[in-house]
Amino acid sequence: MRWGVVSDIHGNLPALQAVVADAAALGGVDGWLNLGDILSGPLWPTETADWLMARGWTTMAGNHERQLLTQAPDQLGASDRYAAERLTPVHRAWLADLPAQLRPTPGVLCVHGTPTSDLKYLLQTVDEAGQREATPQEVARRLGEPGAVLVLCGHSHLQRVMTVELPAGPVQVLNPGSVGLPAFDDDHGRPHVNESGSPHARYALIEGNGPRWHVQLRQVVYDWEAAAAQAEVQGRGDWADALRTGRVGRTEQDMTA
Ligand SMILES: [Mn+2]
Repeated sequence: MRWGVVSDIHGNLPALQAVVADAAALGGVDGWLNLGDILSGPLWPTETADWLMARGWTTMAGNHERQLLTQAPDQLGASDRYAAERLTPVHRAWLADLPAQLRPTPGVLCVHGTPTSDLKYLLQTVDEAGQREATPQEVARRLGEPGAVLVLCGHSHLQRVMTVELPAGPVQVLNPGSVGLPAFDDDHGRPHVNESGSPHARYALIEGNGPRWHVQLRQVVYDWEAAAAQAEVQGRGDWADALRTGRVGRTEQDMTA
């Protein structure tokens, strides 16, 4: 079984379409796994929702889906608000049906952040210095007993794979990176920046069954200038900078100041 794994699309439909074209050029996949944070942001939330709903991929919710559906309009951040103001009842019903975790096949667990939080990173640690790569011990603690040999996670937008030794045996942990937003700054925990360092759309291909999986991390060219231009039109220079460079430039606070 060969899966494509995507996360953190954030309404960037041209990036998602480039990812699917890349996988097709490599021989295609048997199925797609979508780890959440699908629509929020100043790009194309309804077009992305329509495109994904037509395809019926195996999909779960991230923190942004939860926020879109549960937070009061005046509590929403700018990215969630942009999507929330445009979604139809049909889109909302689709989001409301998404699970918070997936077990798409025996031995594989999908989470957005960690097994217990959609707001914490599994493979990164936020501390007084900002954000750094988590140690294997930290990751093992966060995993607990996952009941899986492969754990797929998103949320940090940082593409990474790590092997962690648990009492039950080794576990592969994979973050495919973000399809639609290669960098952002955040205050959860402490202020920090997550930067991929290039504007490519990221995803992963995984293949196998049982305890050992082939992993291929992909970085895909797409028209990020068009996406950045759309962000600029919507007054989101922070997104435009991140989309063009894969690094944090202007911040959301600059936009609202
Ligand atoms: Mn997230």
